[in-house]
Amino acid sequence: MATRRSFLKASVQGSLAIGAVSILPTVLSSCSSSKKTSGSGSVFTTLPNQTPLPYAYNALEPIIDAQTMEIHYSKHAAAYSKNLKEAMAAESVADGTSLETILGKVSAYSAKMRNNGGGHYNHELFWKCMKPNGEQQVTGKLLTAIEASFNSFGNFKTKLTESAMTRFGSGWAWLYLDTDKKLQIASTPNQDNPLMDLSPVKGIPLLGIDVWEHAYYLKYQNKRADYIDNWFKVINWDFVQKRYETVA
Ligand code: MN3
Repeated sequence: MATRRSFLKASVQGSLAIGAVSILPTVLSSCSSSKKTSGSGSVFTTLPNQTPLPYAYNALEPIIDAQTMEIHYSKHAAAYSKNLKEAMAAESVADGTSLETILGKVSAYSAKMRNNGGGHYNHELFWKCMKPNGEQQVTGKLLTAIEASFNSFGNFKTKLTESAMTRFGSGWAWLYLDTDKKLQIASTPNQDNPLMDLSPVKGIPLLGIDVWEHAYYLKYQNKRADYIDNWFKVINWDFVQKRYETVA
């Protein structure tokens, strides 16, 4: 068991490191979080440019209003991408280096790299974790794993909600796969995430909720609990499931 665990640990670390493989930015510029398969497993590749929002600004209404989506994507998230590219240029990070690679050793870079690299990565994932057209149920291997880790889907929802509610100030709550390939829930402050070497919680984020006020304040004001409860109705479980099956 110890051997298997060490092997898994090594292959997760290996997979993250393999994100360093340089890929022409033009090839993947429209394909963030695409899957790359290697001998030791599969990784995701997120690049510094914003990918197009996978739906219209108003597509998630009434749960997330169009104005919030437009400001969030075209102002907040766009600024993270722009500032990340500035930091990469200033700190001589090679073109084509993935965010997964940068975040895995983010302690070696500036606060600007940490805040904007995390900010860009988290939002690229966040848009894909949501979908319009009605509430979807989680099924298949991911549901089995959620039930094994948290007893029931209801209990998972309660724990993720608690994690998002108790994050003081700005941050994110995550469902992530830890380095022992176990599902875990945790929150991180600001734009940190479990890929970061300096994060106390480490692993591969599968699903994340943005609890910065800019994500919900126009519609929900101080009612973070209502935003979180409604957000569960727009989760793109097909996407999260595929992500889980790629790395589990
Ligand atoms: Mn945000």
